[in-house]
Amino acid sequence: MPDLLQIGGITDAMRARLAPRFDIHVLSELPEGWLTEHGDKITHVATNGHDGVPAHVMEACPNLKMIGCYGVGYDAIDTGACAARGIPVSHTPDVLNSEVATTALMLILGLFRELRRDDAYVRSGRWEHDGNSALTRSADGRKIGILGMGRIGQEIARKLSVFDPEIHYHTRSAKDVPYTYHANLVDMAEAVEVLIVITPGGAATHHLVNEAVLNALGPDGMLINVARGSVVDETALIAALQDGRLGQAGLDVFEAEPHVPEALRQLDNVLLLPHVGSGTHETRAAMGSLVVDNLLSHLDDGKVLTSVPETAHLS
Ligand code: NAP
Ligand code: 8YV
Repeated sequence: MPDLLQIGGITDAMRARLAPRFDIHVLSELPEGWLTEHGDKITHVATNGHDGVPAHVMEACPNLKMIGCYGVGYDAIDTGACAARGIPVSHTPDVLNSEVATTALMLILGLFRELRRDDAYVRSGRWEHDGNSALTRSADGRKIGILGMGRIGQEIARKLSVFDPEIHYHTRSAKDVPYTYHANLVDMAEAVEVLIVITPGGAATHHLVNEAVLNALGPDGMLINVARGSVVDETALIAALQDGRLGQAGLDVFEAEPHVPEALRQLDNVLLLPHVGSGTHETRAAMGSLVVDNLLSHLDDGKVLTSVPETAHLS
């Protein structure tokens, strides 16, 4: 049987389909030196968007033929190096659009309607002693800017539509969508009340959301990040939230996750999630299934079903 290297966790359902077809080697359980000695056996890798494939693993596996990534974001994988070596990389587009969009909406609604504060109000018993909780802001009819109008960005816009928003977006090139395009991100941040970040991570989007963008969003503005922590300058974000230059933030992703700076965790004007944008049983099952479909399709007839664009020409 061919040998597959597993980086990070896989679900039981994935293992049940992979085990009859591959000898599975779990990177974190390998004895010291195993990869150096036996890396030439590895033909396939199953990894995820967080762990990627470290350079030393790529080097230790000279006969690697394909990488399957559990996640649509693949910034942790050097796809340039993979393309140069003729190694196709699959990812999991589309099957998680709806879930990640729901996560973005959940953060927006939770912040406008002060879900954390009011839950704490009831639990503390203050409702009974101090009377009704303070009023909140409506989520209806807001001006919303979406940074990234791809698969997930478009689904966020669709799901938001029941709240009658005015939708703006910024991408490098305008899309065929019925929303207001801004070629400049600071201009868009000035025009909206909520800025949702849903671009890929990596060098091209590093710190796109900087101090100037946060200042433009303003004291009543809200930043939502369901993309990658690297897209937002977290130090500038914390400073803006601390001194009131930015109103609120809802974050599913962080620059050095799972580490979340203490200063951010201390703030009341933030809603923080542990990178669970796609984290439901249903969506993770669909993602896992697509990873296995890709690996088995490549094994059976060399075809990758959902390749990343950089390696699409290879299968
Ligand atoms: P996609 O379909 O490729 O869309 C990406 C969008 O970002 C495109 O509209 C693209 O437009 C825009 N973009 C790319 N680079 C840009 C730049 N430098 N400046 C401005 N806009 C830029 O990707 P997707 O499937 O929607 O996924 C987006 C990302 O969401 C993933 O890569 C992943 O990092 C993240 N994600 C997070 C979670 C989570 O759990 N929180 C779950 C799934 C995905 P242009 O090319 O025209 O610029
Ligand atoms: C997952 C994600 O949490 O798809 C992505 O890009 O960030 C999430 O869906 C992650 O990739 C699973 O490891």
